[in-house]
Amino acid sequence: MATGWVCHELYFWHDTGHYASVFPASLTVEPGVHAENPQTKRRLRNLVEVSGLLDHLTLIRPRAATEDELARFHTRAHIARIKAGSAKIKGDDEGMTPYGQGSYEIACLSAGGTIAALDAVIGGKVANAYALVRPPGHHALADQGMGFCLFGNVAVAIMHARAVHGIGRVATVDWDVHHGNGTQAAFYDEPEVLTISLHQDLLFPPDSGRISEQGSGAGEGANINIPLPAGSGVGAYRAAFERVVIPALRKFRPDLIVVPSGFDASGADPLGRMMMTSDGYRQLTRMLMDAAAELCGGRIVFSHEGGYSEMHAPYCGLAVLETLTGRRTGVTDPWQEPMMAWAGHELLPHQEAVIGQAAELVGRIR
Ligand code: 3YP
Ligand code: ZN
Repeated sequence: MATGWVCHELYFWHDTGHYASVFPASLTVEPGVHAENPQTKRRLRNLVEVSGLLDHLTLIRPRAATEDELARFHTRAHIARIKAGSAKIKGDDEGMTPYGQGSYEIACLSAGGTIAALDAVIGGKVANAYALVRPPGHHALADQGMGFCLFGNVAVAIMHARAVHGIGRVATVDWDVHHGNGTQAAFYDEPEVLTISLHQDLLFPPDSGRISEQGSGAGEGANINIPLPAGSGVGAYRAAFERVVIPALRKFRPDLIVVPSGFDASGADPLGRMMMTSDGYRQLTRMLMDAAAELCGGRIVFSHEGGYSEMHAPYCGLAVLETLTGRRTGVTDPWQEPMMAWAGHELLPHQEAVIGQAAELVGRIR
């Protein structure tokens, strides 16, 4: 069965304005581009086409999430505020989330594209799916945009799947370099949704993503944070998967796995300080697919989050898509060899210590 692919030109029209990285242009900050500009994701889409892989993907048409669908997670006030702000020339939600004309509609299409990907996998139309959506979603809170995210795409899609399809248990594995705080918050007291986030320790949001955040009430034990030290490479990520993520999935036994998929743990990313390679993402994808095959009929959906290396992130995305489809395109990532020649890809003791602490949480999953 095929791999589903969600993309839409409008995702690239979400306008984050004139910034220099995340800093507003001013008389002393020359206007440039915002870190979360269309280019990285557009280049991934283009590489998928040029590699020939696009011909082997099943296109899934995104639709706009409705206000009621957003409201499963978000407050009506938050939805109305983004809608009003996006009708003006320029909006800026609290928490570093600039947006422009039409961004409300595009953000609805981003959440709705993730919904469409889950629907296609749950409905058996495709084996697995990748939604290349924009704006991203994993930082958005119920009542507030944050960190380039307006609506919680993955949270909204999981709530839809559970409400409409009666899907019971869902696990998320967020490998974006930043903490998936919004997805965590959405299900913090929900025992049937296991949220796992691997991220660079204390990068963003501030003071967020500690191992001690483990869920509350009935959801106690159903949130796992793996805050890896800056500088972690492929060995640390592999060990975190082997010792924490995969055992946690086995213990939890999900009916569906969803991956908030950012490529900002890339060794070339300007906002992260990790050393992941495209082949590293290939290996992690393989491990997740094997777990999905063992536990939930192979059902796994990826929804795009961050990743800001225009030049490297597209190869990371292609590696994931090649793995999902079981096809090699013959494209070689020019970064792969030089990046693997950097020191520090093996698992180091200070990384192992964190992974060991996180591994102790697996036993507490119900
Ligand atoms: C938000 C403001 C500074 C860092 C930035 C992180 C956005 C992101 O890629 N989240 O996954
Ligand atoms: Zn990120």
